[in-house]
Amino acid sequence: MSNEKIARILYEIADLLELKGVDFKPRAYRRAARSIEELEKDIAELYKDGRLQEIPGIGEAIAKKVVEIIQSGDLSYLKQLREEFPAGLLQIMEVPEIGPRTTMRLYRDLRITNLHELKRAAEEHEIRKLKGFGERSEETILKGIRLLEQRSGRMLLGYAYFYAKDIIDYLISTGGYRLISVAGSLRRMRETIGDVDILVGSDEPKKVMDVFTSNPKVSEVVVKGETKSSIRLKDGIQVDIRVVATESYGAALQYFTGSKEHNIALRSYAIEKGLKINEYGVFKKDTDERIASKTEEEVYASLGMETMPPEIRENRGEIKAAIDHMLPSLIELDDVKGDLHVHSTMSDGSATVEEIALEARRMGYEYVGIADHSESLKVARGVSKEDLVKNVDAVRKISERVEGIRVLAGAEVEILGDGSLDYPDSLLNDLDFVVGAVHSGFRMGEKEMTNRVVAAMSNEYLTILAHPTGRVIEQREPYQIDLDRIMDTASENQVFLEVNALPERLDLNDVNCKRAKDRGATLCIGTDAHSVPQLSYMIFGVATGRRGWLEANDVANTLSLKELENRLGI
Ligand code: DGT
Ligand code: CA
Ligand code: CA
Repeated sequence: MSNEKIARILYEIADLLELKGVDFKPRAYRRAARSIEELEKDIAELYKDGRLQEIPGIGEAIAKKVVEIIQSGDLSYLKQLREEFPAGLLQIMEVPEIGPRTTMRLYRDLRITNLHELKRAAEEHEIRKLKGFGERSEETILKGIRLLEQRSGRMLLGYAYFYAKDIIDYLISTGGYRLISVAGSLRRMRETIGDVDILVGSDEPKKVMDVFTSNPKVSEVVVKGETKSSIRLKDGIQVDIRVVATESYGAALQYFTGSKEHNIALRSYAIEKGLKINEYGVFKKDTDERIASKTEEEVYASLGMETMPPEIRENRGEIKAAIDHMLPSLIELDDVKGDLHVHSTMSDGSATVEEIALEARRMGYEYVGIADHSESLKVARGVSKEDLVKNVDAVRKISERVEGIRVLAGAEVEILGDGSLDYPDSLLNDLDFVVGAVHSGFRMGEKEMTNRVVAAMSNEYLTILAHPTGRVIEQREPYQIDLDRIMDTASENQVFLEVNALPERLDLNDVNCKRAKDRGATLCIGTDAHSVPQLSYMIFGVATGRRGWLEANDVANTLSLKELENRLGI
């Protein structure tokens, strides 16, 4: 029984307990499930050594259940819980914005037991008859079901990235390969990834395949061929590997990096020039003589182009730019001098300000900005006005104590329904920077929402507009907002637009980064980290910016501390 399967059982128990209306326990089960997922070791080993209770979040009661699962492959407690409800209710809970309480109401009052019935009830306007529900609720439910249906089996870049890194590290350490790279959408750092593609240049393909499939993290070998194999990892992620001759490594890397649209445009351009391009190289059309194949640079050069960074190979103007020597010099992770969106234990984060400061310094930052939630956001333990004053003081003390980095005292302040900010100006004035965010009233019409956010951006203390569209990938659509107007206002009022680096947000997205830049706005990449490890999500924000053609000088947090202090007047 794998860690993942055991975790899944505990998650299901949590969902079922939540349906029952049980307090606290669901959270305990989820916590235990998460620690099991994050275990490096096989849980069966810990069990053999009698060390289950050393896993964080696993006490006696849950340990007992884990033992039963390991010994019998099943859990009587789960069976018993399952019998209390129709199985379809769990699926209903998967619909974005439907929680256990709503699920139970729909079940008790309308006898809705599965997604199909839910959809029909919403379409036939049965749901608005319930007290507390209306037309809007039906629309939201239908939209949620559509999102669920569209869920494409693609995974977030933020997850695929680290898995791929593991696989490559294993290939390098076990096989010693030097011509090796991720390819496909992962190399282009797309926000979601269908499957992970890996390319190896080697003249001993069989050996590579053996090493690849011998990885202990593999749960299933889908196909094993001479030069192409696919495996599935324990979490369902599929990884394709291709081995090509060393002499055509560059051409293959170019081809398998894509995108498909980029390759198609490249191929027609080659034909215009009397050339042919495929995964083996660039050839003269008339004589079939191969003129490039070893490296990507050679391949592009043979077509009269500079090599463009993989992130912009989407056929969005990069080919012309590469011909005209007009490629942007994209922002790099090293250009980032700090992170201005970090949550601490003062609201809903898990790291103390000091822990954040130390990690930020270790990452080579010159500054890090604490931006905890404001008073109204109760679910995230928003900070009261009184506490804010104390917190600011505490942050400044830590900033003085920890040498080599400045810790800035800020806040992520709710943009209220009328566009005012959740703290009075007198308090905002005392902060080093202010991040404004919409976390409520998502369903406003476009005009009202735009006016709301523009009003907030007119507050002289607002520094950054966080996650400007509110979308959550494959879970929540962007709210309706006139982005052109937001971008123009950002440019006029000198408010930075955030590129939120959380893997499920990446908001602004790539296309909107480019649009914001073209409209004269300055971006700011923030992780929205709620823990120390999440500070490393910066890489995904930078990748999104790169996909949006951003250069370092388009991004506020590439400023040095001195420059930023001047800019903020602090
Ligand atoms: P994904 O996996 O859906 O996130 O997206 P990709 O881009 O990784 O696509 P995938 O895995 O199907 O193929 C990897 C690369 O191989 C792709 O980026 C470009 C190349 N490729 C695949 N199919 C075609 C094709 O029909 N024509 C051309 N020109 N290239 C292709
Ligand atoms: Ca792929
Ligand atoms: Ca693939």
